[in-house]
Amino acid sequence: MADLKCLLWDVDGTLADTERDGHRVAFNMAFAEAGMERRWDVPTYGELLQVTGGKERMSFDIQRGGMPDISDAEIAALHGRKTMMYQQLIAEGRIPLRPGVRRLLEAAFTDGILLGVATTTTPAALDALIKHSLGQEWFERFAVLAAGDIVPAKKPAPDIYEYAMQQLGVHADQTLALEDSGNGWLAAQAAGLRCVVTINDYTRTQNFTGADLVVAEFGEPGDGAIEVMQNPHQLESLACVGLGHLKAIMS
Ligand code: XBP
Ligand code: MG
Repeated sequence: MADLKCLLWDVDGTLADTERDGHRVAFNMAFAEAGMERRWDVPTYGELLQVTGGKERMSFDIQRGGMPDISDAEIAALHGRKTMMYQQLIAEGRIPLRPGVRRLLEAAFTDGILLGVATTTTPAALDALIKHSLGQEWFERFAVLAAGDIVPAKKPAPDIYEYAMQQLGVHADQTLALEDSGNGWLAAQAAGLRCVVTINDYTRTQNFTGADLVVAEFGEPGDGAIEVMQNPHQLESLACVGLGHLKAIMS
């Protein structure tokens, strides 16, 4: 393996816990505004998360009889409103970064490691999170923001990771993915990447067999030691995940 040259970050669930209190709430606001009765409660949204992409998720709910049958154009329009609602929720500062995310990003940036985003979410939703939760300077610090419909096939397909690596001119053996979900892990794996997973309530029971590290969160020095689910490289001193651990996975 080569040295760690590039970190590719998933967004939803990895940078921040955006799904339950962000995307889900915004979908419900858009449904209500459109006069629809459908609401996605917390467990229902967990079922729907098996499909990545908001438009694709609505189509899936229609197919299984949860939502009334509407056209693709209506789905797209509803999704446009949902994205606006989501941007507002993020602008209200409701969704903080997960523990350790800023620390790892800063450490990697200072170390000269290339940073990129590889996400299924819509570019406008990603931009809102960067602007309001991370800070404006990160638009410059990320060398690529690969998001949404820029590739035809969303995760678990590898396309968004392959696109990001192509844009950055890096290879899979130099690149580590940071993910939170089974679909994200499958996408990273299919792209030939090593991958660290930080689970959340929605993804805790998903299958991460073969991932390079699975933890409950990255954690912060001085806070309680993080819960470690899988540590196949037998990394040591894992009270929290540091840049040294990410480099050790690649070596
Ligand atoms: C995230 C998604 C997205 C969001 C909703 O998956 O699947 O669809 O849930 O965003 P990942 P949009 O974290 O694996 O990239 O409504 O903008 O699609
Ligand atoms: Mg995710």
